[in-house]
Amino acid sequence: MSVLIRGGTVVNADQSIRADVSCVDGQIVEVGPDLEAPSGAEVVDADGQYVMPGGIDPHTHMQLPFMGTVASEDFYTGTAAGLAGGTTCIIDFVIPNPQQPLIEAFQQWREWSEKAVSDYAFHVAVTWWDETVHADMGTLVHEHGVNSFKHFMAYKGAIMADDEILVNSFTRAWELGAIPTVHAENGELVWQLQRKLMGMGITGPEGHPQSRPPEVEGEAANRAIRIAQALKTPIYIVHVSCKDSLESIIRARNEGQRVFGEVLTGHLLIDDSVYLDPDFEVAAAHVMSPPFRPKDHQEALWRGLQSGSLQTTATDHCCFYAEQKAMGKDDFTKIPNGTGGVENRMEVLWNSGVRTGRLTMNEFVRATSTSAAQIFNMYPRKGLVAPGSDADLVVWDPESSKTISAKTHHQNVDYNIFEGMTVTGTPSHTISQGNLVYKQGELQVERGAGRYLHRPPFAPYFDAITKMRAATPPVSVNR
Ligand code: DUC
Ligand code: ZN
Ligand code: ZN
Repeated sequence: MSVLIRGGTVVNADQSIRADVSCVDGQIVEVGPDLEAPSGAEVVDADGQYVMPGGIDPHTHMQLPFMGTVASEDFYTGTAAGLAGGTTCIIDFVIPNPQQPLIEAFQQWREWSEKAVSDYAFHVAVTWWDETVHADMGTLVHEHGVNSFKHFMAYKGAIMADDEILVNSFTRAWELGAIPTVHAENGELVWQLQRKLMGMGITGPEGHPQSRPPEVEGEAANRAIRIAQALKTPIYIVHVSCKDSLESIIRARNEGQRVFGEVLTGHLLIDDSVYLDPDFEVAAAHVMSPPFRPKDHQEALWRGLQSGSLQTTATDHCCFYAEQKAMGKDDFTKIPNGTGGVENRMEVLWNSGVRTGRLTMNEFVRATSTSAAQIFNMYPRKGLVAPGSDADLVVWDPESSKTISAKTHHQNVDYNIFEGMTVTGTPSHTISQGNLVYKQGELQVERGAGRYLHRPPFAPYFDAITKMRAATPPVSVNR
């Protein structure tokens, strides 16, 4: 399929220009004024609109088996919902059970993801450690295009990575030219606070944020950052939700450490009052980890994004229906953790970020697409509107308004955390692999059209670090 996007303003992370965009066979072939339509091309009139790189959500959990159930959004429905919201690529997570070979889990997730309609990649979680994990990490990097490994510092007794795993895995990731990422919450502290609250008779969703106060996140983020510093590896902190972890990132970056931070749209906009809702369904629908925070943390997160201390925006899209959330009716620790948002991330961020003047359009592109492509080594294939890049694009209508609702969203879940929010600025068209897959409210997707993306390791960058490490050897580590 060929597409010509005519008359719009192309917005990249570094500049905006009035230009047409011509796409042939899945790639952008030309960006410039007054382009001829390729033969047979569909022409999109983008007059008054912005043409931007399709969004990249670097943190989703489609179809995740978690806390005794399975996330309701699968790779088909979830990637389709993403396209309806202008997100053309996700990075999801392979999460092996402890003792499960990493390669086996990776193959399982690859099977599940075959039905995806947009391009995707995987981070792989390291949930346990022995020599086979060490070897499998190498196979994943060298043969399967994985360049990022995830560590859950929470979920004790399930997938939690303790310090021994962190040190071994960070060391191995560094050797391979892959980047470690962490879910930063002190799992022991959460576990003990949960027991204490339940013992006090606090069984409802209000116990969730009380068992995971900001200190829990701040401690873990700082520990992971310090471990990374000692090992001289870069690190990426997922879903930074509070001042405590943000401050650790800012301190480390000021000291020259290569630390990246991700913020969720939900954490930017929703506060912890949701857990006091008398309706269990509403409060439970917001149970995710880390939890929503008191309002003052939101301002800090916005400033983190504006100043570049936080580089990416994501959703942690992980959906559960009310009947699944009801598993924790009498015990908040059993409410499956997760909320949705892959469809709404870009419009919510545009509405609350660009329209309020907090972000420029170029900063919006950087935060929704380009930075994720760069940090996870998909750039310039993704995250850029330029000849040679994939034709993954969103045509953005800054004047169009809608009110977000679970009744009208494409996400496979019965609740929307942004329910009732009216946003101005929405996608009019989404182009994925050069195909017009979303057009003025109509989705036209093909099951299985999504491609798994191989992401090479960070060789040149790591070569530079090798030189630096040779000058100042790291502490010795046991592996
Ligand atoms: N947090 C969630 O809320 N859901 C999935 C996993 C996670 O870390
Ligand atoms: Zn997490
Ligand atoms: Zn997550």
